[in-house]
Amino acid sequence: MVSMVTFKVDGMSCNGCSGKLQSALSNVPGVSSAEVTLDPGQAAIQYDEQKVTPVALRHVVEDVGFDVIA
Ligand code: 9UX
Repeated sequence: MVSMVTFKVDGMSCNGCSGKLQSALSNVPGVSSAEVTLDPGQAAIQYDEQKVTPVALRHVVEDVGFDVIA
C-alpha cells in the first residue's frame, strides 16, 4: 500500500537545502514522490509501506542535516 507522511522540517535556510533534501528522499527505495518546501519547512512523502517506514524516512532527513519537529 502506498501511504503518505508529512514532516515539519527545521533547519533549512535556502532552496539548496530543500532541493538536496527532496533529492535524498526521492532516491530512497520505496519512495514514489517527495515534495519539500522551504517556507513552510515541510516534506510530503508518498511511500510504499512494505519497503520503507516513516521512522526510516525521518532518519534520512536527519542524515541530510535537518530536524523533524512535532
Ligand atoms: Mo543553502 Mo542549505 O547555501 O544545506 S544549501 S544553506
